[in-house]
Amino acid sequence: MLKARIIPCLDVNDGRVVKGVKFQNLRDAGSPEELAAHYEEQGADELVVLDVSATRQARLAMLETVEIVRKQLSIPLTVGGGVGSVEDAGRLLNAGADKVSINSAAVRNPDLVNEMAQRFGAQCTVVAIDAKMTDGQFQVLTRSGTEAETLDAVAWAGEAQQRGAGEILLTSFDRDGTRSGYDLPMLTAVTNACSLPVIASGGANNVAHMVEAFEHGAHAVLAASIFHDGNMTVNDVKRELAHQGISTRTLVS
Ligand code: 0VR
Repeated sequence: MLKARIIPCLDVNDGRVVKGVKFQNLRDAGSPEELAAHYEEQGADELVVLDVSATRQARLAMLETVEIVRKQLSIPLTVGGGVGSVEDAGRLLNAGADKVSINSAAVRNPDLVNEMAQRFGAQCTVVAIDAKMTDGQFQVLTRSGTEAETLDAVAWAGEAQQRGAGEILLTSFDRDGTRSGYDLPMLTAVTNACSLPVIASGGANNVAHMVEAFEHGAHAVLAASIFHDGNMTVNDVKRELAHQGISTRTLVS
């Protein structure tokens, strides 16, 4: 059994870390390099940097952000957002990412998953799935939650595994930024259908939410709001998880 992982997420818009609710009303949450160093010091196991920029020039500047963040980190770094091709992924890996997450482009062209895994290996290939509950189904969303697909998240996670992905980053659009807890029914459905490591994302507000996520099959928990707002540190989380018998990797003394 893999050790439980605590993963802060930096959503980056035009070079600044932002945070919103259901991907909307983004407010400034600081500088990527400062927050990256801050979370590693707190004992983060990994970091996710997600480019949510709207403009093309901001997206092009993302490589520089990755290089700057990389200089601050010795923990694994996953980068995603707007990745449209194997070449895009290669540029991010060359800039210092350890893993690249693909979302909308993989829904449009599922062969991209196979290409990424064949070119760079499954361990670099993260399929990010944003989804919301629609008529009892977990409907996949693309383009930063603006496009509702006919695809079901459970089926898509299973297909991603078949195509060679190494990990699933599962974000609940309904829970993002709401602090109401992870979407446990969606998490259970996906982890039952897919044996890849699944990172739960969207809705965390306390350690109890994270314990629930691990109990419902998550291998790792991602959070943004609670860490950016200083409600708790990664080390606070790890200390409480240890008290509840959930062992994580390094515990900062
Ligand atoms: P909280 O821990 O609830 O703050 O959310 C974690 C996670 O959902 C977010 O950091 C991030 O994945 C949300 N994603 C997107 C976005 C945020 C703003 C704009 C776009 C996107 O496309 O995923």
